[in-house]
Formats: sequence, C-alpha cells, structure tokens
Amino acid sequence: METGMPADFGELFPGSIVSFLERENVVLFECDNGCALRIQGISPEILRFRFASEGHFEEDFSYAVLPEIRNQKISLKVTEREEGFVIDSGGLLVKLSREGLKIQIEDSKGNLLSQDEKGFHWCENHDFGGCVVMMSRVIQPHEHFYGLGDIPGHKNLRGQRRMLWGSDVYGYNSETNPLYKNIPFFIGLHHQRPYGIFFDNSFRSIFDFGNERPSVSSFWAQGGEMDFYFMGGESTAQVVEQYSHLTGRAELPPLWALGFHQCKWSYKSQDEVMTIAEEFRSREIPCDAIYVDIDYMDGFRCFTWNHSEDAYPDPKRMTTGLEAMGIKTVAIIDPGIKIDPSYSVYQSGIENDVFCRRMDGPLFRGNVWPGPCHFPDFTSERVRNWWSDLFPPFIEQSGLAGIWTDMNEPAVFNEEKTFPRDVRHDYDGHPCSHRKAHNVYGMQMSRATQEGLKRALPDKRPFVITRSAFAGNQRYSSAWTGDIQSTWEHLKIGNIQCQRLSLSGFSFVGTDIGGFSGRSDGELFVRWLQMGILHPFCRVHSSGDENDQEPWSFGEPYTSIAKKFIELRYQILPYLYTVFEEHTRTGAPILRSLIYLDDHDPECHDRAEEFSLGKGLITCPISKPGATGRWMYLPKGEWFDFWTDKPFRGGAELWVNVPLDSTPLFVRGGTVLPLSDVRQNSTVPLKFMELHLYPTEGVAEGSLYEDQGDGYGDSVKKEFRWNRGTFTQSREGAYSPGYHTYRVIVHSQDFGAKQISVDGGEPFEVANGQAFELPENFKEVVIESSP
Ligand code: MIG
Repeated sequence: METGMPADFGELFPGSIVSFLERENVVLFECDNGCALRIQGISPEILRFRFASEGHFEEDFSYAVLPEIRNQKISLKVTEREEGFVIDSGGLLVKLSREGLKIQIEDSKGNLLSQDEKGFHWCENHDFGGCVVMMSRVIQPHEHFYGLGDIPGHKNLRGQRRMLWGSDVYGYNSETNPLYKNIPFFIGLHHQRPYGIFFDNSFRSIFDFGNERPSVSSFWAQGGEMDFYFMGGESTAQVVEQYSHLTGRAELPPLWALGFHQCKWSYKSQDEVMTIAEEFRSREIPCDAIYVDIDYMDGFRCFTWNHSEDAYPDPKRMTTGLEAMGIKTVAIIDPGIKIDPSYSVYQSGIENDVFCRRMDGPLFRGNVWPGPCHFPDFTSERVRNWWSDLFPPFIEQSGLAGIWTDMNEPAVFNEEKTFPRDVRHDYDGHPCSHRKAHNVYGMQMSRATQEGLKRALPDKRPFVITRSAFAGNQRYSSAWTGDIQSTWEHLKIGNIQCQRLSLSGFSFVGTDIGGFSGRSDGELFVRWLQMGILHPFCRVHSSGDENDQEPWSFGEPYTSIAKKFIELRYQILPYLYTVFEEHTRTGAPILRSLIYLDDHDPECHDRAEEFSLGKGLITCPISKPGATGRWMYLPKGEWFDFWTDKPFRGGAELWVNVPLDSTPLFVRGGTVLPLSDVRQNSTVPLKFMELHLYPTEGVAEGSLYEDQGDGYGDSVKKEFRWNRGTFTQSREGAYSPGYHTYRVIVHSQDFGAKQISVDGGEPFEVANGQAFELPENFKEVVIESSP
C-alpha cells in the first residue's frame, strides 16, 4: 500500500516547550524548534488538538465540524509542573510533557485513556511542500478499535491498517483498501473505557491499529494539519454521541424513504419500470420507490432523458403513473458532465466557469460513462449553487422525488481511477489541489444535491443517497455500501459496514440487498433481505448482468418469503420512524452494534454479526447457505422471541432455529413496540396501530413519533408507559393520525385483563385478556387482571 511517506523520509519531532500562553480559552504551547500545539476544550468531554510543525496554523476551516461547534470554548485549567503541564477540562485530564510534547490523557477519575508513543511528529513532503503529519500512540492491553466509516473486514480494527482515499471499488472484498467513504473517526476501548478520535483532515490518510508494530496505533495524512478531536465518555454510546455532536445530525427523511425500494442497473425503459411497478401491486408486495440508473439519460448526459420510444419517451407520464400507485421515482446523477457543445448543462457549466481546472489553467478532462467529461468543483459555494439550481427545472419536468449520487469519489476511467492530483479546487475559499479536496468531493456533491432538492420541492423533505462520503455527510444524505458482491461472505461484509458506518455517525445506510455484482440465488436473496429490512435504508439493487433481482425473481418459496419480510418492514415502519426521529435529535445510531449496546461485556467486543434496530429489536442475520438456525448472543437483560414470545435471559449465547421463512429477531424486555398494519406503500393511511407490550418485571415503555410523512407540518410524540396493568400515554404535538384505535397486545403469560377502565370511565369486560383495543387518545387506562 502506498504509505504516503516520501522516499527519503526522515521523522521530525517537537523540541521542548519554551512558552505557554492562554487566550480566549485556548492554550498554546511553543517549542524551541518552532513547532506549536493548541488545545481547546469544546466541552468537558471533547478536546481539540492542533499541531503546527512550523508554528503557523492554517485558517480554521472544516467541512465536517460546523463553525458554531468548532468555536465552542470552555475554560481549561492549566497547571505547570516540573515535567510539563496538566490541562484539565473537567472531564478529561491531559498531561503534556515539556520534552517532545507527548500527551497522556486520563478521564476525570484518573483512568488512563490514551498515551503517546512518538506522539506528534512529521516529515517534510518534498514533492508537494508542507508535511506528512503523524501521530502515534501506545496500544493499551486488550485495546480494541471500532468505527472508520465503510471499511470492510473485521469490526474490531485491531491489527489492521486502512487508508482513506475515496475509491470506486467494483466488487470489493474484505481486504479491499481504500473504499468509497472517508470517515476519519475511530473508537478505542480498553479496560472498559472508551474514547474517540476524529482526525479532521481531508488529505489521503492512513490509520494503523497495530499492523506495522503490534503495540502502536498511529494515523497520518499526506498534508494539512494534525488537527484532531479527542472524545471521552462513560460508554461507547456516549463517545458516538460526542462525535455526532461534532459532525452534526441527519435530518428526518420523508417516510417513503424508509419504505422498500427497488433498483436495477438498469430498467431500460419506462415501460419496463411500469411493468415492475404493476408486478409489485398485483402481487401485493409493498414498495415505496423505484430507481432509474444511468441508462435513463440521453447518452449519459446528466439532467436529460433518453426520449426515444423504446426508452423514456415521457418521464413525467411514468412518474405520474408511479405516483398514482404510491411509488416514488429516484434517479441517479453522476458528477461527470459530458463535453458536448450542444448540451445545455455543459454550455451553462462553461459559461459559469464551474468545472475543475488543472494547475496551469486548462479544464480537467476525464472519461466516465458519457466519454470525455468535465467535473463541477463542488467545493465551491458558487458551483454548488449552480448545481442546486439545475434541480428545480429537472424535477419539475420529470416528477422525480429523490436523487441518487454515484461516482462521486470522484471516479474516473483512468489509471489513477480519479482526478490527477494537480486538479485545483476552491475548498470554499481555501484554494488547494485534489490531494486535499478528493476525500470531500462526494460529500460536497451530496450537499449541493440536497440543496437542489430543497429548492425544487421546498415543501418536501429531501431524499439523497450517496456512494462516497466524508465525516459529517449524514447531514446531507443517506448512503449505500457500493458494489457489493452477491455472495454469502458479502452479506456479512455489508452487515459489518453498516454497523461501522452507524458507529461513525452515519446511520441512514444499507446495502444492495441480494448483492450487486455476480448472481444471487433465492436462498441468498431471502437471507439478505431478512437483514436488509432491518437496516435503516432498504433497497434491492443489482448490476443486472446475470439475472433479475426483484422479490419474485427466484420463484417459490422465495417470493412468498420475500413478501413476508417486506411486509414486516412496513409493520415496523412506525417504530423505525420513531427511532429515526430520536436519531435526528440525539445522534443515537438507528442501527446499533453490540459494542454500542454493552461495551462492558467482553462478549460484545468481537462478535460482529448481531445488531439492533433502535433499542428494542435485535437480530443476527443468517449468513451461511443451508442454515436452519444459528448461534447468536443476546446482550444482558431480558429478551422475547419476536415470533414465539418465548422469553430469554441475555448475557448468553443461544441457538435460534430459523427455517428459511424466519430470521433471528428478539424484542428487548420492557419495550412497547408499535407495529402498524401492512400497507402497499407508506403514504396509505394507517388503519390501526398495534402496541405490543413486552413487560419485564411488570413494566414496559416506548414511544411513537408520527407526522404526515413528509414536509414540515405538525407532528406528535407519544410516550407509553405500562406498569403492572396501568397504561398511560402522554403526547406532545398537534398531529393526529388517521386511525382511532390502538390494538394492545400484552406479551406476558402471567397477565390477563378482565376489566378495563379508560380515563376514569365505566369499566368494561374484555374477552381476550392479552389483546384489547383502546382509543387512540387515551391518557390512562386501569386494568383489572387475573390471575
Ligand atoms: O460504473 O450507474 O455503485 O450502484 O448501478 C458503475 C451504474 C456505475 C456504480 C454504482 C451502481 C450503479 C452503477 N454505477
């Protein structure tokens, strides 16, 4: 792997501290050899370290961390000692050595979190100027590492070395490195103490977790500043929330974006799309969106349609027809704009000078699907505006509801697979080369696209999906894991990638269900779908090279099983939506890795396949052919089998029998799980809402967020609490859903309702003690039970 080290690489180190200064809550240390270190407290649990080898700091700018967060400054208590300085933020304690600026970080109880090995060091970059900036730390006994975006391979990164340099990696595997996304954030965990490091640097970077030297973890980048945030917290969950505080939160997508989506490369004509849609409806398989891939375009010219009779003669007719069936249309857009003087987007791009240039001035040309192309510089606000303005007429003419941004690593069909390094970028007023802008290019494209959708459809919440991403990308779009292969191994890889992304602040993610390249079979498809319906983003996609991959493509029994699980997706939709809404406020991931659920439990450290959806549901996908069951681990606490209601004590491994038409699925004891009726798409009004109670020691709680599914109108947040037969609902917000009744189902053998009194009214008898109806607006219900 290219390490980014110059050939005559010589490491340089800080000297000894000669001055210390505190200004506006930032502390600055200078060394006798001219280097400088700034430490800033963003919050008691988040410290920012910036190191400048020649003492000059760059202008403070970041695509990942918003200025209002970056500029938070709490006061730090600094004490000078003989061997160095102690800096106390209230939550973290930094011990800085006078010689060599080495840092040791402890939590407020004095527990060691991080200890420098060489610490800050650098070498001069003779080819490009500036420095390769490096940091190395000692790996602590039994330390594990998690996070880092979409990296495949084992969930625990210990022993691995990974590069971040967004790349188009068709048919990648677990060794492939780098991948599409660039999220320089990881979590370390040792002695039951987690911490996080976010390296806010967009140059090509490398993270080594004991690969080169077993006892050292290090990270470095080919340029820019050594600028990182160190996060503490009581638990991995808190560290993840610190990171999400730094890099921002997702907006709530429209509800339809959480439905089932169908995609293929490509549905070649609007007739074919309509046939697929009709097939969904005639088979009564729910579906909320169908995607059109690059072949809808006229010669791959973005923002155009191939209007020939056998392609898409009338896209508006198609999208209107689909809309009438409750299906939205999402179209792909690539960054490459075909060089064609008769093409309006090209003309406008030239007139407005939006395309990236080589260092001496000529426009950069690269081949992609349309042939030679120019590429907008999405790192310029002016260019993003130009791009956003392309959407209103395009959306208006074609009736699209969402946009899929692909090839935005950016991918080019050349040897380097991307732009040459000398290509120039604006970087929002900090002009630079592609070396610095590469890793944020896809993020800025999805940002401009989200803004484009907001301009086109101001009353709707935007839906964008991206392939490449940088830290903070969750603010602009959802993501999928790229060109995954149709194999059992890749089902597992996709599972881990989604968990890793969620730990890295990016929860609205999913895989190409069934796999993208190669050939799935019915069993693999169904097993993959059983996982996919529990991912925040749920879309079947395939390259279409070898076979069709619609829910009915594999015949029986697969079609019926696929239908059953897509229906389950719709039943859990109110729950998923509620979890998503929480995610937008708190940053708590939607999809949760075992390590997030319980980092004190060593069983949760390395087990990779189990994950939960929100707090209440946990699964462990079947990832082997021919399996009729599997071992899985339930975290501590009580759990109920979703299918049989059988209770289990967590903190133990168990064998789950799951024939092809079932999947391991457990509900956490103490949950109130809202499930709705099955609809053919998410815009059909609900008939009823089921509230499934899974009491533990007589108590269960849950919430339900509802709104009209799109737009920015009223909403309601309901909190349910069940306590030994007393059931209360408190609500906030004016939205009132269309249904009037809750069906309450108590999943507890030792409870049987006899008489129910709603809001102090006359008690009435119930026939079935474990299932009864309540008015949607109840406040308090008292239930007399037997035995
Ligand atoms: O070079 O648009 O990952 O989902 O179907 C391939 C065609 C380009 C790669 C995407 C894939 C998409 C395909 N694209």
